[in-house]
Amino acid sequence: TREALAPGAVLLRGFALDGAPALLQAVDGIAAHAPFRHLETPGGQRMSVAMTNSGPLGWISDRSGYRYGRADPLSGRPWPPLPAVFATLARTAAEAAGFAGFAPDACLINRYAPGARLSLHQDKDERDHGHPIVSVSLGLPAVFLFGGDARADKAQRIPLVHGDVVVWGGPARLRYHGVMPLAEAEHPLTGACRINLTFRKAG
Ligand code: MD3
Ligand code: FE
Repeated sequence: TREALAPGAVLLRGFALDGAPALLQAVDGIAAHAPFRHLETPGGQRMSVAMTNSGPLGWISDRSGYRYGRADPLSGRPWPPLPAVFATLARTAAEAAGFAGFAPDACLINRYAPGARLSLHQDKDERDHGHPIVSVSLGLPAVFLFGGDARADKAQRIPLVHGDVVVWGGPARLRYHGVMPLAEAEHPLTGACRINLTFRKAG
């Protein structure tokens, strides 16, 4: 089913359900080469979400700031390539939401353990905000916070479950958003964690 959350924001419930086992297998392959790690914010805080990347560009944070880079700072090597199952899912989901021709060059993989959260922020590190962002939820459910154009705007709470895909483009692209602390639970495919894939055209 296709649900408009706001102008430019489309929720595709269960869009990644059939493909989820293959997506999770690909995540394991990526993490074998570029392990999940807790990045440091420019302010010196350790992020509770563990992250890795695949594709030509990867999102990183450290004491010098937020940016995209071609190399994994842990190894100095390029990020693992975008698996075909990732690229196909991102393109078909974007097309179903009305954004034909989406070709991501970056997939940020976020891993949430119980208690991990993402505070309200905007995604502004990409070169051209005219491209949509596709996000895929796998494993444990989470409550997503969908705010407005200003940090102080009241945020809607949107439950996201295994297999859900959201496409954020157009006027929704710079809205504030975040994720509430993950509740303790077990999922048959991921155990005690939630995995979120976020596809972007960053460069
Ligand atoms: C709404 N990740 O990595 S994806 C992030 O579930 C991030 O791990 C969250 O926010 C997660 O930056 C949420 C959903 C998302 C991504 C980009 C957006 C929502 C957005 C851009 C504009 C508005
Ligand atoms: Fe974000």
